[in-house]
Amino acid sequence: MWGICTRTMVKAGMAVKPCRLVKPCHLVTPVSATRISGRYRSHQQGLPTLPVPPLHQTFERYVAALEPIVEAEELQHTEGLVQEFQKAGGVGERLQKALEKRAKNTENWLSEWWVQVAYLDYRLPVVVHSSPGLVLPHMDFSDKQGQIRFAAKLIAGVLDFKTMIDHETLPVENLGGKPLCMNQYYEVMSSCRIPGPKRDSVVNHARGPTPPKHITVVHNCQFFVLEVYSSDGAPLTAEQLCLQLEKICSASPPSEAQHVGILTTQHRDSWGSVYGNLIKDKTNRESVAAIQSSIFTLCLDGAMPRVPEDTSRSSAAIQMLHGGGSQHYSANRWFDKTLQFIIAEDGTCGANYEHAPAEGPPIVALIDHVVEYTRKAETTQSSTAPLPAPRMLRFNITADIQREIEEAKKNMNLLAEDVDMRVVVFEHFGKNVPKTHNMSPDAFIQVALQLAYYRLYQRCCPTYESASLRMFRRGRTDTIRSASTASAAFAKAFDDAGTQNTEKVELLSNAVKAHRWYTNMAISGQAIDRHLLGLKMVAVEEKMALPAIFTDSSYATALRYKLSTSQVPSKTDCVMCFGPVVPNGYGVCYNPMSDHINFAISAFKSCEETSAARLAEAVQRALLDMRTLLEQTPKSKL
Ligand code: COA
Ligand code: HC5
Repeated sequence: MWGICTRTMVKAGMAVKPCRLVKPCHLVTPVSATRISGRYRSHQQGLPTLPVPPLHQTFERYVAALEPIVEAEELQHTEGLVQEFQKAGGVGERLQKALEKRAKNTENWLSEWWVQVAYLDYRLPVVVHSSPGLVLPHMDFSDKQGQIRFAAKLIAGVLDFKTMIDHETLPVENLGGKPLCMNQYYEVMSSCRIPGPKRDSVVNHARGPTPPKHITVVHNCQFFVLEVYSSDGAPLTAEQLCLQLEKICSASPPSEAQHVGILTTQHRDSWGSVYGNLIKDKTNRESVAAIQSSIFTLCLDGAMPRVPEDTSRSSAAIQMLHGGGSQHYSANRWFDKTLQFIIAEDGTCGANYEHAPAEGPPIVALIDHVVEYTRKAETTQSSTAPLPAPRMLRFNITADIQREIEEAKKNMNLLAEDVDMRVVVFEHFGKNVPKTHNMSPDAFIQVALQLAYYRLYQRCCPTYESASLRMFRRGRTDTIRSASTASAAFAKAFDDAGTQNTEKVELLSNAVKAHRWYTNMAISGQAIDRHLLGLKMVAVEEKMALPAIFTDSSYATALRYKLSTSQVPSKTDCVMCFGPVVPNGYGVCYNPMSDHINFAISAFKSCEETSAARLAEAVQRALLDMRTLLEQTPKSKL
């Protein structure tokens, strides 16, 4: 999505309200401050605010970042524009001052803009284009009964995590020894994206006066409200949840399927306008509201068609990313829902989440907790009092809406057909090997990706890696530009017969160090991309003519990320995945464990240049070749 956000960024009239502490500004629900205790507040207040980097620093780094990805002539032209922009008393200084002023008056000068530009104004379907999928290790069941039992435990595990959120007992996370902003944990439960005809919004019911006590369950494309707390306020036990889920499954035969959920896979403008029609009907409005306010959605799927063992993880990734199309489970979802847990009858489990409210790591922390919870034996005694049956959500589907459902199915199926997904478990090593060579494992993997891409295309490409800005209050992400002059030099030299191994090792070491340097600067708020976005947004808000650096072809090239990558580590052996952000690009999500690395690589089949399998192969080969190089080059010669 980051590749084409320029189109949406220039839209005028983005209302930006100043942020207040605690209440995340992009949410529309009123917040009851009484539920936010001192502990969370004082932690948050102790965090630094996101800095605005110096103008000259950003432009020096911008030109350096362009060097490996644009032609020399283009770069020269851009350098001229950059100089003009930075002239004393010029437009650059004016925008910078306005940005600095905004930083003084807001809790985070970037977050609200970022959520708008990267998510709420982004109009492609959330499915594949924005919402990530997450695959858990295959669970040990293969029938309906096992599915229901596991689902019940999972619900109990999520509620256990929710208690920690509600009681503010979650341990504060760290990155490089610095405490992180915990705000995102407060955004993922009881929240939902709402489509609009031109722009979406997010609603969060968690902090309202009556926090929701129900989840939604969807089975055979029929939605149910399941109350998950008993009248005394205690969460239902897994045993009680099991009985409730059984009632849901018996009340929703496949013959009764209503495919209304598929509407959430549509282009956002279409869904936004259909949504307006859908909720004109009172029953529909109430059903939709129940889904939106639910703590989360649980999707009970059947099994995807059986595939050979070596592609079973890729098939699971597809099921989590988009549900496999309307003939499978794409309508057994509400893709606007922030959190959807997916449990299939054959033991395939995972999640899909709507990205606007939070990054991957908080979701993964929740999943890690839930998986650990499901492994423990149940200790709570269940009450024997009978529980009311879960309530089925009804929809009145007019002929118009039915037509939209058919259209959505058609589009979803085209998209599902187009996704090329390859999950690979690189089993030769994990973080251990780079560490023994005193190299940052993440940088090592990123350099391997650069080498792999170079080997396939004989050139470097604009590459995005997510860097966390959570060291700052309400921080989200910035971009690590992994294609550097140093990585390009290494990639070019690696297969060059005329280059000595000692020199290749030095080039590798330089590339790894350059990446780690960029990472450090990004996580400390000194990278370039969000600063450039901020300067541009000031110009947009002040209705100024857009400075030439933003209409420059180099800027457009720089944002067309053919490699869109993200490291998402987890304790559980999970695979996380997302789609490419440009039609001729790749999405690469990896989870480096200590002795292996899980990769999910995606591309679009409609693009002839790309192939997920080829890149997967090339990355594995690059990692192995880099290790061989390090092992075969005597240390004394380094
Ligand atoms: N020698 C030996 N060990 C080293 C080393 C070196 N030169 N450099 C790093 N290491 C170690 C680290 O100490 C760390 O140890 P651990 O496994 O005990 O924790 C480990 O190697 C990993 O470090 P590294 O590979 O350098 O990466 P990182 O963990 O610092 O992660 C980012 C880098 C960019 C992924 C991280 O800063 C970040 O921003 N993460 C969030 C990304 C995100 O939000 N993704 C999802 C977006 S939705
Ligand atoms: C469960 C894994 C989620 C990973 C999602 C992710 O990395 O999203 C990136 C968010 C950001 O702001 O960098 C975007 N990206 C998928 C396009 C890399």
